[in-house]
Amino acid sequence: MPGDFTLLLNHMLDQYPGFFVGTSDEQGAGFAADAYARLRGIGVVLATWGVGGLKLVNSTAQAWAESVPVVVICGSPGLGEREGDPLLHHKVKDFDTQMRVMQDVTEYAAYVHDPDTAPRLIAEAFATAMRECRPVYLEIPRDVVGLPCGPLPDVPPPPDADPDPGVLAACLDDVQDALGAAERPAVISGVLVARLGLQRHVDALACAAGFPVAETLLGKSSVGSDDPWFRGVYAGAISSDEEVRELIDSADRVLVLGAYISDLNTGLFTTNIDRAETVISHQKITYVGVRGYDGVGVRHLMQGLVDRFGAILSDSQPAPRERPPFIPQPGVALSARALFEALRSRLGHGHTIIAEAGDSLFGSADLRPEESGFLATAYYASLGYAVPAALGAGLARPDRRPVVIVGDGAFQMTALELGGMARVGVHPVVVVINNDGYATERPMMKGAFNDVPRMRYAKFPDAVGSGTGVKVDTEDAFVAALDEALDDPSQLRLIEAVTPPDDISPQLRNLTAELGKRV
Ligand SMILES: Cc1ncc(C[n+]2csc(CCOP(=O)(O)OP(=O)(O)O)c2C)c(N)n1
Ligand SMILES: [Mg+2]
Repeated sequence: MPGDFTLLLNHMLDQYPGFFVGTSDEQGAGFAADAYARLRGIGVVLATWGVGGLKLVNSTAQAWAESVPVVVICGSPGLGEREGDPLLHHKVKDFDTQMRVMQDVTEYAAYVHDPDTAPRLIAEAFATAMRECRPVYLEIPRDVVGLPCGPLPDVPPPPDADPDPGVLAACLDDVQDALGAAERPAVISGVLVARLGLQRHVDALACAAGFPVAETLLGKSSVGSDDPWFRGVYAGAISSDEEVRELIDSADRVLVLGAYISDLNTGLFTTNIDRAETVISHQKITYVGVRGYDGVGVRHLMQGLVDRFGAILSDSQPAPRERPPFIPQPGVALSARALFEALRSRLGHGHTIIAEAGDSLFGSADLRPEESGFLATAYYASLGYAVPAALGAGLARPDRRPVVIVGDGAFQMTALELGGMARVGVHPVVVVINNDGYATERPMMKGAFNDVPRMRYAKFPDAVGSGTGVKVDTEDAFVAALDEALDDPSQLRLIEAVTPPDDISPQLRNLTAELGKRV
């Protein structure tokens, strides 16, 4: 999203066709870059100072909270314009306001003021984003853009990149003993498995050692649903099914890989895992029971285990498993349960499923995506993500169609981003669940604050000038609309699916009963 402080940057980026993709709003750009980064390892968002950059605070905070390497670049007033501290448009308290805000939600933040230090700062920013899996921030005054600078330096690896070999060996011994003594071991795969590219390692270990694998909600699709060892999402009361819950609850040793132990990931801490019987590996430390091995991150642990188990890393993809069928009842009013069962029967291969926070996320726990085929903000839980994320996902993986599942309330926040997708060849399927408001919150607290203005969602494609919309309220009409949409990759297909206001998924029913007690 350009502004006068970025126009020269925009102009220079024009030399790289396709590199710059515009959005209707900065937050949409931030979310699109986040989705791109989740699928391709890094994403970049460019906006102007103040009015633009401060709108990126939420998307950047989400990227920090959910370990996503996004590089945020803002063009700001030129150094020469700042003399005498003038009141320039977009300024808040002073010229450093935005930097202070961004420092708090990024891993690295720098002013790129000086051509001599610019290459090092830019290289450090990108290296930090990729190494730490966190967002970084660069602010570039407009009067330094285009100045010649020196060559890009080699950024030395950080001194703490590798653990002490003795600590690593002791940790691996401890983990191997723990797993070897277990009768019913199991693995929980978390979001860092996807972020750090460790899917092959989990597959190899599961295959070599015969471990069943569950995943967290935030880590959903860190393991492909078609893998023979895949069992589903384990999240206590909001697990995808009772079998996976039983499997993990009854395991005598659980290996938890790169997972957040957050409220949503644990179904509000209704998981039943004995810490003393758990190996839990984070980005920079691994615990075997209560013993911590500092510096042994999940990446080191997995490489070490693969070596010890003689597991073979392979890129071969498993054959697609059949999705459970769904037979619609003609004329029967659409329920949340039927809607998700229909989606489960049809989604997976060739799709990037993006589930918005709200019932769209909880109901999606049991969908069967391909590996890395599911995106959701299942920790930070910002509404407004899913629609713009489809843009980033479509660009990152043009071989897979983005399929968005979004509530009516959330859709109203960022729906206009649909308008720009066709011009860059992204044609998502968007299922808007119209349950007349904030259904997730109704069971916690009744009130008119949960009602949203009624809109004609099926007409949005007309308003944004691209695609086709349809409104349905029965099981058979929904399935017919879904099949038609999936069969037509040439344009945006929007399905407004009407469900009763008080009807929520079984997973959400369990969760809100717990939450209601706390509010
Ligand atoms: C940006 C943002 N604002 C507010 C919330 C709080 N919130 C969580 S769920 C929810 C309701 C969402 O309604 P809708 O998108 O219609 O989905 P539904 O709950 O009906 O499935 C709200 C307001 C949030 N998570 N994110
Ligand atoms: Mg709703």
